[in-house]
Amino acid sequence: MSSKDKIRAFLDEVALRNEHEPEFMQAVKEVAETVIPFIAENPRYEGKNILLRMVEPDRLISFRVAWVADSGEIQVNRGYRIQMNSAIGPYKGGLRFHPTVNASILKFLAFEQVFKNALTTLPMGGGKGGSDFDPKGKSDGEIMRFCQSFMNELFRHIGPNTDVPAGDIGVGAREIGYLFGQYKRIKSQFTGVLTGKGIDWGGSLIRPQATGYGCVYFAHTMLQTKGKSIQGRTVAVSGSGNVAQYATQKATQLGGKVVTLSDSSGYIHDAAGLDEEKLKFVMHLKNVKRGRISEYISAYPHATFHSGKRPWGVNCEIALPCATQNELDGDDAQKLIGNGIICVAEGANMPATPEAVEAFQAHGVLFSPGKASNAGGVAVSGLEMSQNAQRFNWTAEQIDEKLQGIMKNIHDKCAQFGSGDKGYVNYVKGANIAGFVKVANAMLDQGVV
Ligand code: NDP
Ligand code: 2IT
Repeated sequence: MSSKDKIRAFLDEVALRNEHEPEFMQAVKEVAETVIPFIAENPRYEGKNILLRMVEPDRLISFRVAWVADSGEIQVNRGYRIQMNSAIGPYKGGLRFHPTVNASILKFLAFEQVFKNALTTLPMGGGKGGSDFDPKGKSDGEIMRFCQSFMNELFRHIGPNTDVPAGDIGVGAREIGYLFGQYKRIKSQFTGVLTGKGIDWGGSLIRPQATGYGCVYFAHTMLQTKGKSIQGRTVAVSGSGNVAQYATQKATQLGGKVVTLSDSSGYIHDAAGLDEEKLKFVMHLKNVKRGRISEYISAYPHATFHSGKRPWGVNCEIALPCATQNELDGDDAQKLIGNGIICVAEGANMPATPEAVEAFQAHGVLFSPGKASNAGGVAVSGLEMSQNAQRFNWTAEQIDEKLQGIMKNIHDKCAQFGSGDKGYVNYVKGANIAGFVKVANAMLDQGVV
């Protein structure tokens, strides 16, 4: 059978169980297209159905989350935890609270997480969870009651050596605090069961910064391979949450000019670029006031707000999509290419559609998938687990140095497995194969489980 036929047969088989899960099928297809030809060339992995085992979660937990709104009305949401693969360590991955959350989205995220965590070189398996709860417009009390109810069920499935959740969209420092408080109350144990904890109660320095910083370190290394840098280049960032904020900060520190940020209502364009003061305003707006990015133009009237639009039409050489999946499609990619884009590093998980990825690769644009370039967040989560286990903290400088080393190592692993003709590195292929090799080797060692 040709590789193409093997890929088709594999995807047909996966679709039998998952055809109504488009995001999950999208993530599986991208991995299958690059890993199945590799398996065919490496007999050690052939005939063991390793990839077929990897697409089936170890377990998928779904539960009712009932809680009381400020109005007194009883609300019901659905909670999930997908424990995808534990071949190389305890399940590890974030929790997402967003009304679009469903099994397909969490399975795609959990599947990506398995490869991403393997790339960090730290001993972490892959998982993801969350709820269709919408935190927008909720009071602190409502958020707390929801988190407590969510943990009342989740606690029995997690533990510092079993499964260690963290944040993702809609889950930040505030939510991790409420979740941790409830876990501790139920279990009477102060352990590193969650990461992204507050700095005074077991958290790690640099964890809030890690995903955004790591993404920019990755972009920096990709550019370096072409003798280029971020210095003096215009950067478009999407999103305005945790990842976007710190990607903006590091890109600016490295001399880039970040001209856009966005949320689900639209994007702002500040042609003068964001500086530390403007970023401080955004952080206060989003993290404390929990406002909308459109409010930026009240403070900085020279900037413009583009309602209902995405930032990919602006002139830029570097793009950092840091909001959500499938937020940059084939048409957006063509616009970026037309405007002279040279580098796209995904800060979000799967923000570029397959058509966009294909277009970037066809035009020789440096392109890194989220599972490589956003791995800095989970990497520092892994370092938080190590610090918790030692009951000891490293300094910010030490962690930043480790983060830079990990991102450089992921880059080099991708280059090792993804280098092709004419010196172009297919970072998607490289990340998929490098992640697969580590997990597959562990699975082979551990037998059919
Ligand atoms: P936040 O909740 O802090 O911010 C999310 C941002 O994305 C907000 O600006 C939000 O806007 C926007 N967004 C969410 N959904 C949509 C949508 N459907 N359309 C347009 N914009 C949207 O999340 P994070 O910054 O933590 O996460 C961003 C991305 O990075 C996600 O893909 C996440 O999986 C990924 N990631 C996060 C890591 C972390 O450590 N936090 C680690 C690795 C990856 P709005 O307020 O309007 O919803
Ligand atoms: O997608 C991700 O890697 C995260 N949301 C971070 C997961 C973690 O465990 O830190």
